[in-house]
Amino acid sequence: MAPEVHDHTGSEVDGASEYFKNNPDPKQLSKHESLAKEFIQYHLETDSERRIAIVTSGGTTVPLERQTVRFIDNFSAGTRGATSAEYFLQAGYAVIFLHRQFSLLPYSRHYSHSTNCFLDFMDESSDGRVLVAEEYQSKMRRVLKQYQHAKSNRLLLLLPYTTVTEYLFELRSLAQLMHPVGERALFYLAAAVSDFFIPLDRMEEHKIQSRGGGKGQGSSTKLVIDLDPIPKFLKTLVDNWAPKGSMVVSFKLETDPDLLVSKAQQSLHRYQHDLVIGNLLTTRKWEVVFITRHDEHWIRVPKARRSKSFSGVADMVGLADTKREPEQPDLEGGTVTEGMEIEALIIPELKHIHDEVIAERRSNGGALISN
Ligand code: 9Z3
Repeated sequence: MAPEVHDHTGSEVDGASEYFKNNPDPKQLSKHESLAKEFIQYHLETDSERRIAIVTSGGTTVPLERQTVRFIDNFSAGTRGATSAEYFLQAGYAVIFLHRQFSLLPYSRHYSHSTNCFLDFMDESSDGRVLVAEEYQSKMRRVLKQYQHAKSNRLLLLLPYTTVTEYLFELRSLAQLMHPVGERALFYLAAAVSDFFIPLDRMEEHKIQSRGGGKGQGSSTKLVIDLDPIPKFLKTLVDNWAPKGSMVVSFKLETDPDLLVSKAQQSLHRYQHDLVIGNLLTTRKWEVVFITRHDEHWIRVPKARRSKSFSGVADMVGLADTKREPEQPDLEGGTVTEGMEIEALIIPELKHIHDEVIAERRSNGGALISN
């Protein structure tokens, strides 16, 4: 069962609470809660300074039927989340990775899915043994060592979800379980979460039929889908679920460069959390913007380190920058050297901000450590 969520006056909270009342607990929830509880407890006991990041990753589905054949989904493969999780681990965080089932995972992402099929990294030796091909040895050894380090030190917990409802239940439970971690808790909300859903009482039980009446007779009919907005869970997370003093970082995704900064600022203003990281669909692998109360700060992979991307549009880099700052000159001289992941820049910067947030919240008194 999910822990009960109350606001400061003790009553259950607004649209979000209605949502949780009207939807059943996901089947996996209590198992995931036990795993998360154990994970958090282990780190509280073994290292009193250990920070724990909840990293959310991948898309969410919106089922159209209770016995789900069809669902609405989105583009996210979970690259941002899986890559970020690796850099959080490198920065000394323990990570709870709340991810869309079958989306990319930390470490294995280097060798999975169609773009990086693991078989392409392998060879057969003259005596018939299967080996990692010579040219991939050093990278694979590096990835393997990092993976084994995370695993043997119990630093990474993988929790899968599929639907938007499962995602919200899981996030609520995790936030509650993180209370003893206080200001060392960091929420990094990179999952691409649907803004709409079909309430259970309006959802068909069985597969929606393409021909009227379900008898295979008649002509095809239009399918009109009527979706409700998902309640603003970020507000509830910040105000009620997350431990007091914890740091909450959300992502804002836009496609229109003219909207990105203002939408990200709006989100920060509305939810009053610590940081919004804005990104455009077409440039997200090369640039992001950090929006804080006082600042718009762009982080960009240097031109010479930008790897190619199928979906990316290089000419759009810089278009959403409201200050229109000129690009940093390339030290390497403009030829594409080894690609750099933008998360290698995002996470160290975030850790630095988290250092400051912790110092400030500690100096404001221990009362903030847990609510
Ligand atoms: C993001 O903006 C992520 O960076 C991406 C990562 C989903 C673009 P990929 O998985 O993509 O690496 O392919 N995530 C948050 C998107 C989102 O739904 N934000 C909500 C909004 O924009 C706020 S919680 O309203």
